[in-house]
Amino acid sequence: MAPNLDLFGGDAPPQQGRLVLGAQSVVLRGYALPMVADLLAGVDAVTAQAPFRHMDTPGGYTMSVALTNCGELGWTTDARGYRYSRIDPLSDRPWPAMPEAFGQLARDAAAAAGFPGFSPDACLVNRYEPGSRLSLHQDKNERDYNAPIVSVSLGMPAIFLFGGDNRADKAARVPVFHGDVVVWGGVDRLRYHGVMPLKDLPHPRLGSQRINFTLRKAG
Ligand code: MD3
Ligand code: FE
Repeated sequence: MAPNLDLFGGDAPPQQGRLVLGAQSVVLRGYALPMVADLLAGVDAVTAQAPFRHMDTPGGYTMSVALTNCGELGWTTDARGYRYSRIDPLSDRPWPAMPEAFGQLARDAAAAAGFPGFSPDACLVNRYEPGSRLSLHQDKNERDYNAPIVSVSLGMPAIFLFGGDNRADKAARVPVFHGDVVVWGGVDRLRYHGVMPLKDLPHPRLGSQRINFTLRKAG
């Protein structure tokens, strides 16, 4: 290939800058791009010990998103409800350790968004395939709503739904791309949010999947 025509290794040109979603929530465009190789190595290390799996909801559905966790606490769902647990129900063993690169990125991104001193103890890793979606919900299983949540998107693009404090509030549609980081907390911590069904727009590195991981203070 001629020089200059593959500056980005097949990826789209990196975006930067920030998109303000709310008073205390922001999309940091491309913030994770410099760390992608380390982050994907971390995802591989985690999923080698705790593979992605489709969990059941208390309402009797099976999630279209597959998930796993790392860190001290992991989020789970089954017919009995949603909760955080120290033990992976599939292996009966503790969740894998949180990769160093995840913790570092979470601290830096949280500080850049106005939440210094963030120290996550839980990381929920979601894997989307074409058609996977996440219906509008609040993240309410964490003990302390004062800590923010940091979300990292890798692979195929998605459209986030960013709603209000009530399920019926109109939700904004916000596209998110490979390498984007979303931080939200404070007055925005309990806003409804979700992800539209994914289109099949294969990513050069990850193919027909999107991986999102969220770093949280759950305990
Ligand atoms: C919070 N994950 O795992 S995180 C979840 O892409 C979850 O897998 C999504 O929601 C995912 O619980 C989205 C990013 C996000 C986006 C918009 C929000 C979080 C938000 C709006 C309000 C509050
Ligand atoms: Fe959520």
